Amino acid sequence: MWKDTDVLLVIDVQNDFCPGGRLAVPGGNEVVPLINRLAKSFRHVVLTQDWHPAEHKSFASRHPGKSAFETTMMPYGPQTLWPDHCIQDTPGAALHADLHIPHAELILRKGFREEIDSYSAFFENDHKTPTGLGGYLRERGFEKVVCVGLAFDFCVRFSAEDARMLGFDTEVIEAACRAIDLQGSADQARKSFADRGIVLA
Ligand code: VGL
Ligand code: ZN
Repeated sequence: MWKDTDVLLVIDVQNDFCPGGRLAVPGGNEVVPLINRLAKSFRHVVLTQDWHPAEHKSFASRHPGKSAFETTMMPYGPQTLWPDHCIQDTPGAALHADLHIPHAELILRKGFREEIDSYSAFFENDHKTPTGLGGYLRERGFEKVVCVGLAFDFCVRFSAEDARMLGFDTEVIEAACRAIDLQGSADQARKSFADRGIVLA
């Protein structure tokens, strides 16, 4: 079914986004068996890993008087503030132990710059600074990007939108995602996919 020019992009399936983690996405762990199975049907798989320094600016703890899940203004635009999560080289930042994709070809880390967040696997939250993934996928000759993982309405959403914007055929398999769902963000993601020609499977 999947072609040699299709790549599965598995986004942020990490302990901190699973129940018991510091930014737990409801049911986050439930996607793991499904993604393992799906990955077997792809010749090419790329993983991403949210990877923040301990003092990352997306953490509410860096903004006195602010709480997690509030929005603040950053030089690059509005930014949701989060509990401390996915701190480099901590157990919370590790990929889920049951994620088993031995043939994954690349693990791309993102959000490693203290001053700027990166939801998308392609661009940081200024929507300008590239992570290099777009060039990598283009140079490898991929045509379609299939997105799964956590969280549906943040990192999966922005990765899919940027993949589409860069000219890749783009698909999101919602059954293999879970959402944080802040103020209707999951519905907004579905609407945005429809507007942009991103296939929601
Ligand atoms: C994510 C919030 C903060 C995600 C990452 O993977 O969706 N969400 N960092
Ligand atoms: Zn993060």
